[in-house]
Amino acid sequence: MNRARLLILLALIANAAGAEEVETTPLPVKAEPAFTKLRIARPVVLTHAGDGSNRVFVASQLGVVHSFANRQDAASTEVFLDIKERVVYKEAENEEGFLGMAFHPNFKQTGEVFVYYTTTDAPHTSVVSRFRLSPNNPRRADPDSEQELLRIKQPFWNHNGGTLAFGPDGYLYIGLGDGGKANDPLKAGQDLGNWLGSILRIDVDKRDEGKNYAIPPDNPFVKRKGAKPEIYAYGLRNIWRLSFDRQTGVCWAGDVGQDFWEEIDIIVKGGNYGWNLREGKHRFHNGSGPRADLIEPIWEYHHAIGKSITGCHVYRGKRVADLVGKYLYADYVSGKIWALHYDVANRRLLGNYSLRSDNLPVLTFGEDEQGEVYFTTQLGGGRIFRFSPIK
Ligand SMILES: [Ca+2]
Repeated sequence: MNRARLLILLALIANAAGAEEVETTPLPVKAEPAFTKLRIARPVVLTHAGDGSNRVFVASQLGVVHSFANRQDAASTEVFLDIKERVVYKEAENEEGFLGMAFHPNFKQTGEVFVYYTTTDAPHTSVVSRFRLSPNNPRRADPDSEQELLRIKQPFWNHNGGTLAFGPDGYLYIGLGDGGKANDPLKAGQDLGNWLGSILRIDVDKRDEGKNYAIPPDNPFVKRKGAKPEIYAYGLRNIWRLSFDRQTGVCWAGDVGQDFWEEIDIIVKGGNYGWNLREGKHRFHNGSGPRADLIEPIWEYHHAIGKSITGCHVYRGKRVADLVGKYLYADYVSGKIWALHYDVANRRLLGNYSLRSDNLPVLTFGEDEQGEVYFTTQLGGGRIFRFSPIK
């Protein structure tokens, strides 16, 4: 192929990849190993308790939550919660297991932590449970304190979603997948009568009759006949990580695609994000063209670039000035990591910058108490990384 044809082809690929006219110069930022003495198998959640203790909590997908002091020379971890006997995890069906955890926003007073896992007591079933601190040891959660809030039947082993996060409103948000297989065979994404393919929002501090939680009265579908009142947003395929910007409160999510497109969404109450009528900004099979009621992603990338998004956080830490206000995300398959700069108020995309890394498959990102962002990978036995300026 001659050079001119090559350039045209590259331009076509760039267009097909949804590459808008945005700044893409790599930032002088690199990923580097953190907490280098620690190894935690399948480190699928990294978070903090917001209790001033400055501990880091890392949950293994196998069902054990470890904690350690937020020091780079930390040499060992403590067990915070061990429920591996209750958790299904198989390498061959690795989208099941312990997938999510969030501390109560007032954990210091309530001592409550919420978890999402695949339970051993029924086939392909996820549960959201509350645990409380042990009465004898305030550094541990009591495995016997489990109180189940939701039980979600999963038709297939993949697309379990599983992110738990508290919003600035104090409600618990739960990111679910469409139930799995391919093409959303149950049409769960567009079905408001089904929790799957949605983000749920519940009040863990109150109880409705017959429930261990309450429905927030202003949830968007509480008055719609046949709709599940827990649903906050829908039309999602497999949210892999949603988070709230700790400065603005805006909810961001990475939604994993199927055939061609990975996407990033700004989640709003009652929003329909298109699946399985749309994949990214495109018609999915015989789905739908653009439609006013289907919210398009703010960013997408083609499977030529990566095949499974790991969404993250808007960086609000102090270590890396170049990342402040940008949304960090990665692709699990290609191992690329980027920082997306998007002006939410003006709906304007300002840049998508690549960051230097060793092309690691990122399982998850997480924040410590100060807002520093880390990510984890199973490679090397379960390691943690952070970001640093390139000097
Ligand atoms: Ca979508």
